Amino acid sequence: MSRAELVEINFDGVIGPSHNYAGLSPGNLAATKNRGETAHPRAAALQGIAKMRANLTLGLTQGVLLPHARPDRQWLAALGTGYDHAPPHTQAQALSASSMWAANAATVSPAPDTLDGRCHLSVANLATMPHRSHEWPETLAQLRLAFADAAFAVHAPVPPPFGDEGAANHMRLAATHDAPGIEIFVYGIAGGPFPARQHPDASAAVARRHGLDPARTLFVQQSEQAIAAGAFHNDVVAVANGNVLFAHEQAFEDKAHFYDLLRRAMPEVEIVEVPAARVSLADAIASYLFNAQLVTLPSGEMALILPSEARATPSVWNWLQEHVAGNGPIRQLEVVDVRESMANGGGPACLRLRVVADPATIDPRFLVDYARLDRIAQVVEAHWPEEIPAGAIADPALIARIEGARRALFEALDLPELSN
Ligand code: SUG
Repeated sequence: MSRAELVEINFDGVIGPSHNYAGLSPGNLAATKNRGETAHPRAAALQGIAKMRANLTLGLTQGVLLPHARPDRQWLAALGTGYDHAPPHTQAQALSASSMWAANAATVSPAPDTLDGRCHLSVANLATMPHRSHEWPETLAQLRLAFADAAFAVHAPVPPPFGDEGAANHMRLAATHDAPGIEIFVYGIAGGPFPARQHPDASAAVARRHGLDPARTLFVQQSEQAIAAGAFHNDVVAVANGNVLFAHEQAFEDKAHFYDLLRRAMPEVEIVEVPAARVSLADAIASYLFNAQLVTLPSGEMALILPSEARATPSVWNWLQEHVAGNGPIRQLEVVDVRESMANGGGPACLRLRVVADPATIDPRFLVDYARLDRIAQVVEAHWPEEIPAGAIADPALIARIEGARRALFEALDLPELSN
């Protein structure tokens, strides 16, 4: 396979029919604040689909990962219960639609970076949060199906207790997507009152398993201040694409050392730092400025795909307008509405997993064009619950509807039942 065929593909998690606001993630300020609000799964999924359509219109290659079987009956059985008899917090943990945040599905090292020339994917164990700790078996099943070709190596998760949150704590810089890159693993040690979710030993294990070149691999500590301010994942305070690192001034614990190592490993790197004096950490996190998709368009220019909350935050929008008006590397701003996901602390970048690969090597059922997105939207319109109020998750009729909705989607996409 010639490297010219490698492109970046964004795999978005289709937002599942059980999307609700149970406030399950301490340290995730949006999710905690919106606990008990009424969620709108149908609108949420349609927002995600509209974002994917907009990406296609920008000329990007788009894929999907599918909602997991929820409630997770296998997980409940392992806990010695069925859904109906489980305590309310266990019901909420079994029902969460959190697999929508595909950035947490896996860490991906594209073929040009690895020793054996294959694209390596390590499924994340998400061990820190109970409601996310049982995502990995179905994620693994989906990835094994989508990336069954010999061009890929799909790894089971790093064993707990070494928490791994996948691509949300990983960045890649490369002159072009198909060139060897610098891979940056961002781990957490402390987060004030909140858990640091990415264990440094998990990052090191993933890098070893992927066969990365130590000279082109950096391990960097996320700042305690950022985690304490609600940046529970690095991708809430930094994002990389091509030769550009776009980060908040307070994203990293020892910024000077990290930038120094990075400039030595990649002299052409362009670091675009947003000073705290212009955009506070609080504004960056509330608006999800950095949880944007920084993408290279077919024209070669870079665009930033931002949540509408970024446009509504004056400090953020002013900084962005100045950057685009000046000579900065980000040339275009694209605003998307993913409000339902945002209210659970997941922005545009959380919803997607980036894989650099030849699309011809991927199971076509996981790739989408407009027609396939229309088909997904039809199933969502017909089957996804319009709303899930806080108290509704014990209702057996709602649960039956959620399970039927996912089944209808799998049938429409010609996918086999993967679990439960
Ligand atoms: O793990 N929210 C997710 C949001 C994940 C965002 N992902 C990235 N930044 N890449 C989380 O905190 C809330 C679900 C609830 O409370 O029901 C939640 O899991």
